Amino acid sequence: MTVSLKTKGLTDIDELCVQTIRFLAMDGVQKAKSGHPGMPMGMAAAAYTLWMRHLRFNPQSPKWINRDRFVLSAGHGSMLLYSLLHLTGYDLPLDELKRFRQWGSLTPGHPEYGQTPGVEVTTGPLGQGIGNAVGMAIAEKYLAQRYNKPGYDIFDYNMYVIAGDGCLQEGVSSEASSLAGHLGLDNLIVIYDDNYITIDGDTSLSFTEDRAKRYEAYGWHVQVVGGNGNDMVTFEEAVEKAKAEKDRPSLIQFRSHIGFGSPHFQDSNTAHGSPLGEDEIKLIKKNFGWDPEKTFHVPDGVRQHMAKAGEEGARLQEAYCEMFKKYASAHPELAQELKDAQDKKLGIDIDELSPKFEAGASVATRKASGAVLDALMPKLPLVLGGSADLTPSNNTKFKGAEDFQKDNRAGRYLHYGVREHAGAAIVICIGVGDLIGTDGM
Ligand SMILES: Cc1ncc(C[n+]2csc(CCOP(=O)(O)OP(=O)(O)O)c2C)c(N)n1
Ligand SMILES: [Mg+2]
Repeated sequence: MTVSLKTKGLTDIDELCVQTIRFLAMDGVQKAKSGHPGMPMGMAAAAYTLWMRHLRFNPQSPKWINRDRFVLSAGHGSMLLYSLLHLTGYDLPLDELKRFRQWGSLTPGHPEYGQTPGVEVTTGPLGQGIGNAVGMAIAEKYLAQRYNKPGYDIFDYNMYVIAGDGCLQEGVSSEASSLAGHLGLDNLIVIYDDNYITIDGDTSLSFTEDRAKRYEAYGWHVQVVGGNGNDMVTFEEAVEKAKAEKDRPSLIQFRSHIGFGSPHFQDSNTAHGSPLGEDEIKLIKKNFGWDPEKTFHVPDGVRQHMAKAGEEGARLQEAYCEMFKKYASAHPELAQELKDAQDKKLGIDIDELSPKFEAGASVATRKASGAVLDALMPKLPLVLGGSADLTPSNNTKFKGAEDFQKDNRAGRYLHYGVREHAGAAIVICIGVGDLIGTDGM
């Protein structure tokens, strides 16, 4: 299929930035002799638009507590994320992009939490990122109800996810999406890279249900964006509507073309997971009007332009810090509680509070666990718990626990339903990326 190389709704400098993202991804994979160029090429325009016009972040303070969270559930497309991080000004030098997939580099084959600044969670196992983002979304809802006060929006960030066909095929995302719909997590926006290709070939081989209807049935707000991955006007409208939605999580089903711009490999599974080859890369660059001989090239003006999103984020963070100072004098206990959590201060003596069991005593572990939870949980307002439908059997519902539901964000007890896989992905990210290690207040 031939698709126009022009992107609707982008200026010339935007277009140049998008091409830079694509070519860095292609060059990175080519140099490493392995990796996944196709997805970054198809999703570059949408990811760029999301990062530049919607995502709230500050590259100088990657852990700012009220930043938006971006999760690349389709972790194999990691060069898309690394290109964005580099070009927007995170501490990820170009040399690291040249060391893609090399031992000890900051650019592992799939994004790894704690390894690369700006990577919110380790992804790669498909579908898992959606579950992780559901966990982050639950945490944000809980934190917002606990700390926000009139005039003080201490927490109002969104979770943005890019997920592929594989993510939507995996059971874990179905479990997590079902729960997210039930809980009405309107702070979660999933962009589904609907490119009709997985490793084996066309999705007609194994994936033919109506994804939009499936997500509607989960209780999501669903929008389908056509335009071959290149209509940023419609895409932006969809993002705006998703942000404005105040009831349901959002799915934006975004039609794109894997390997976009490659004369021989666009729309083919060959573009999924192997280098395109030097000749093909040269041809693509030539078609876009670039010098085919230049690799890892960042044209003049691209970094300066892409730094603007982070500069805006830095201004927002500054204003946030000012607000937080006032908040700290108006609500000193809550502010202190938050700071203690950031510093990993528990504020209780676990040994003293815990019930004691005689060595060798015969107590069922679930009973002992229940007694410990009863003793500790009432004193730990920032710990959430739950069960995958085994509450009465496993004694997980601690004394005084309220359910976390759509109409009660103050609840600290989650009914995961019989969804253990999603439960694991969710619980990891109720913790990771939300409070511990955050800064910028
Ligand atoms: C849980 C899991 N199973 C299998 C894989 C291996 N794998 C990586 S990408 C991929 C195909 C994904 O297709 P899609 O999400 O459509 O990505 P695209 O080809 O469009 O980039 C597979 C099977 C994986 N990463 N995780
Ligand atoms: Mg695909």
